[in-house]
Amino acid sequence: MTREPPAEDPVQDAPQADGPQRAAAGLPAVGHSLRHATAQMGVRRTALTLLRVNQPDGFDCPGCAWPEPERTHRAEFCENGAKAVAEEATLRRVTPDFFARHPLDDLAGRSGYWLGQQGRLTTPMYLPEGADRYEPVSWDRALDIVAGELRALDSPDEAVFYTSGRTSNEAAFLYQLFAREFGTNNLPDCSNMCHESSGSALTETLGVGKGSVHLEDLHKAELIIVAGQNPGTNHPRMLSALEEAKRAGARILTVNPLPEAGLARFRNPQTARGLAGRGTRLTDLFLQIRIGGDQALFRALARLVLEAEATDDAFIAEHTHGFDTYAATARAASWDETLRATGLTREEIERAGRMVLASRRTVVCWAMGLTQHKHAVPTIREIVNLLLLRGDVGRPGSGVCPVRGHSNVQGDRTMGIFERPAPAFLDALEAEFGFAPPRRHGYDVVRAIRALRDGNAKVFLAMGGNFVAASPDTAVTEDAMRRARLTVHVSTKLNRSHCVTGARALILPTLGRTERDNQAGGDQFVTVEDSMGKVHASRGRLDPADPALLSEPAIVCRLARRVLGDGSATPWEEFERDYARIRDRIARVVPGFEDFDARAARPGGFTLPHAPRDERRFPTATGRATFTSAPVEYPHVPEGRLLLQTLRSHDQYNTTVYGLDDRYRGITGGRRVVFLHPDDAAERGLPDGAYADLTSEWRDGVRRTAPGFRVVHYPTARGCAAAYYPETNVLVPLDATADVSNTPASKSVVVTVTPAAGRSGADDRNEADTPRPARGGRRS
Ligand SMILES: Nc1nc2c(c(=O)[nH]1)N[C@H]1C(S)=C(S)[C@@H](COP(=O)(O)OP(=O)(O)OC[C@H]3O[C@@H](n4cnc5c(=O)[nH]c(N)nc54)[C@H](O)[C@@H]3O)O[C@H]1N2
Ligand SMILES: Nc1nc2c(c(=O)[nH]1)N[C@H]1C(S)=C(S)[C@@H](COP(=O)(O)OP(=O)(O)OC[C@H]3O[C@@H](n4cnc5c(=O)[nH]c(N)nc54)[C@H](O)[C@@H]3O)O[C@H]1N2
Ligand SMILES: [Mo]
Repeated sequence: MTREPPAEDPVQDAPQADGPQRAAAGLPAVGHSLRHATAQMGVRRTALTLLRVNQPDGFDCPGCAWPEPERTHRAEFCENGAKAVAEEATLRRVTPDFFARHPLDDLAGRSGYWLGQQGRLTTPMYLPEGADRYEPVSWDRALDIVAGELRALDSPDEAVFYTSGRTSNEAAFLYQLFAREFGTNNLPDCSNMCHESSGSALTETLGVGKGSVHLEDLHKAELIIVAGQNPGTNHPRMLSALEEAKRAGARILTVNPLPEAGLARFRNPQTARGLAGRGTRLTDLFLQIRIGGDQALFRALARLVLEAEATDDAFIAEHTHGFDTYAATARAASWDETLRATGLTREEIERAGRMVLASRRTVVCWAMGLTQHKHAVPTIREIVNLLLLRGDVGRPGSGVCPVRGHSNVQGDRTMGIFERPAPAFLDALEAEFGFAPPRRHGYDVVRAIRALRDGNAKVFLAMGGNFVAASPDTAVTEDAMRRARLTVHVSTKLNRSHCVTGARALILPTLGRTERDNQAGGDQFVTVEDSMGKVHASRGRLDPADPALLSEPAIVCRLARRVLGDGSATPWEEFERDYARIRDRIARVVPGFEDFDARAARPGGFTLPHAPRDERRFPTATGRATFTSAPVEYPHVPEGRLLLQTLRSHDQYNTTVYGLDDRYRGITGGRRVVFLHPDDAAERGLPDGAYADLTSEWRDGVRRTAPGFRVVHYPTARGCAAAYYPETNVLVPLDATADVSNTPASKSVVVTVTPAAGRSGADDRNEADTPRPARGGRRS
């Protein structure tokens, strides 16, 4: 029924490249998902789980944060979702016996793909100091170990509490409460590497760091701009919304260095026509922009709006601040600079400008292609500028739409997972729980790595995620981790972060979304918030992967009681027994959650208030929406170098590798590929199929190299290379981050691409990690 996990890492010699596809989804997507799902879960379980995704009485899809349409009661089919579910609901298990057979050095030499394929974690595992492998440990002992290390710290700020984005609202709220009662705001999260730039830009300009559209706004828009996003792979259900908008007459402008298949043509697997026919053409105009040219493009579009005198003057006068300065700045934008930054022609930009002028309702969607650059924050502010000029915020069919990644990354932030919490949030916590929360800002991801590296942080705890593989500058991050006294991961699946550890390490296995969560108070549900501020319940139905698993809220409650002891007046036991009691408290602390428990249980949930969207009220410093007039920036690429973006293949979920193909880009059988423009490749003497080494350059003078990538000639923008994350994270310097948001600039890495030195051809065994020692102290 289910295939056994691979015993050895697959050999990845010579990945094949057949060029980009012209359409996404359709029948092949259904076939791929079912094959993948049945291999992990068997036929019966596949049918049972896939029918429950995103149903009113089912679980929230762990795939992405795109919202569910109100009216379908049928599960919206999605390849991404099916794979994410299969990954979690797999029947494969990692037992203590597995760890007995695989010492740490063995695990550290495996690829991320192999680790993930082994199945669900079942038992708490402990790596004592100096031991060569993990051993099973009881929950009590495991939590005592963590509590002992935390209590032994000189300062609470020597602990780091990381969160990935799948954690439920309930678990996230408890986790931040525990960290703050313990005494620190060191709550970095995956958002720091993801949409932090969006949050920073939107909070400053609109007063709310979230998107301002409902799903229906996309359906009603006349123009949708999709910039720096690959929804065909990463948010497949968004394509249904784009299709619906097209049906209603919308036009779509796509801005991307790559021609992504999903945005070209969509074969909706929900419809017979989509499965069998040619599908719907989505993109009306494709601007093949240079990496990092977006701020210049949006500035140029703003200039065209100003020159056409097509501004919404009433809106600008009533609701905005800073227009005159901005208008003068934008009118002075130089075409020369715009064309240099974007690599586009003036005709292309003028065509885009006419689309903007013709639209009475515009939505701009974006994701990592805009957030992971040095100038990401001014780029996103520039999107806001353009929309403000046209009055396109706070009215139906228009607005900003940062498309979130992890299924509850937005909710985790709403619950207070943030290293720089707003004073009002801390005041509310203090009033509700009767302790004085720390006020100093904590570490974000990059600062947490530095603190570990420099010995200022000593205990690292992660609520989900794969910090070591997801973070930039892999070698630096791994060394930083090895310096910790204790690293602890609450996880569902094995990953690299369990293999690169502090002096001691713990793996705490936990329930996933798909599983029943039974506590002393009965079966529990949890809640999540989607990318558009809608909160709803998620109920797992499958039996837990192992009876010994604890839920995330239970782990936090038990740990908090041990660490805080009598010093805490918080009813941790009651919270563990009945999650409704957690929701009662959230209702009193977080604005918009009044009557939370009752409203969460309603089918479809409820939508959080959003002042700019709902009432054109802008809670900024000036009380108005803010035009910002920053100089145009774009990456400076020295002669002979290329700009590398590190992105996702179709067969991965962040650091979880589902398989070795990237169907829409025509890649099969391997992940160590680098996409190059044929002319850029020719200049380097690299024919398609040759092998190249990638070396990044940074002002610290350190040479960071990722060797042995198969060259793929590809229609990317000139001067712009692409390769997959996390294999290329070794190239992203820790200090190369976005201004203001401090997000790693992993979409604009300056690299040299040279013919591979010492490539032997067929022994490029391992897609992720060259075997490296597992942890500190014992490296020779
Ligand atoms: N299947 C699947 N789904 C996922 C994920 C996954 O890994 N797999 N990850 C989830 C998460 S956490 C996130 S954050 C999202 C990520 O969703 P995306 O942001 O779509 O993910 P990336 O693969 O990083 O793609 C970035 C896109 O931006 C383009 N791009 C790169 N640089 C630039 C630039 O300078 N300008 C412009 N205009 N475009 C640029 C790239 O060509 C690519 O199309 O997806 C979520 N959903
Ligand atoms: N170079 C480069 N680096 C990047 C990016 C990039 O585009 N380029 N993208 C960045 C982005 S957008 C993001 S969001 C981060 C992602 O960073 P993370 O969120 O840290 O990484 P993931 O790969 O999503 O984490 C996967 C692990 O989460 C655990 N897990 C899965 N489900 C659950 C659950 O329900 N509970 C618990 N406790 N654990 C669970 C499993 O053990 C799995 O191995 O990476 C960032 N890093
Ligand atoms: Mo993300």
